[in-house]
Amino acid sequence: ESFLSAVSRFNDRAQAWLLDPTQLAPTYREARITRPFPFNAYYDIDQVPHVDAATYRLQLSGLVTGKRIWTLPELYQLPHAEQITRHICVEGWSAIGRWGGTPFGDFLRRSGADTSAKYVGFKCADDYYESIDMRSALHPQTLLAFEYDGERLPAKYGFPMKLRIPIKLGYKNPKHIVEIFVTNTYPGGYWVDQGYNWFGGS
Ligand SMILES: Nc1nc2c(c(=O)[nH]1)N[C@H]1C(S)=C(S)[C@@H](COP(=O)(O)O)O[C@H]1N2
Ligand SMILES: [Mo]
Repeated sequence: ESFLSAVSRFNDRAQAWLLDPTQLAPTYREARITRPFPFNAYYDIDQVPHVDAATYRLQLSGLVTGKRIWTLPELYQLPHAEQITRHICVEGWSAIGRWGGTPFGDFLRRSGADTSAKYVGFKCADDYYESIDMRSALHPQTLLAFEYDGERLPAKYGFPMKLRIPIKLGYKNPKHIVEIFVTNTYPGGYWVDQGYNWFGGS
């Protein structure tokens, strides 16, 4: 068991090192979107958290020097990008969807994040949590997504925001994000701490 997790951690480092920031995940035409797009979480759809838009605040913490508290109207004014990409879940399904939001690397730089730090971690409105390597956080296709298919992200897909990172597997795409932190201390993740590979490239 500890041998296997050591191999998996070695594999994480190799994948992070091999990651080419100019290598893009495939994008698709609108006709290829999977409808309806599947819902998935560690609970059933009737347990999806309902976050109140008016009182919601995104909190940034750790190695950041800029603005740490963001309201939704403030976030919605950030530069906008949209992409149609394939979400791949380790449970054996994949689906093509369209997400819109702000490029995450730009958001980190704008927030004065230390982009030489190792990790970006996420805490969610359910008990989910995740973390990614900084190079993947800065990848040009990584989005802080507020929209699904041109509409406000519905609760089931992660309102008010999810990380859409098409170079990684589904479980590395946290929904219902309430806090983002920058750190050099390995933060793990909900499934990762139960044995899934941390890097989780797709
Ligand atoms: N907060 C939160 N984010 C989460 C999960 C979760 O249970 N809670 N599940 C992950 C997994 S395993 C998958 S496959 C995707 C599913 O996203 P979808 O509902 O948009 O298809 O969300 C990911 N992010
Ligand atoms: Mo998943």
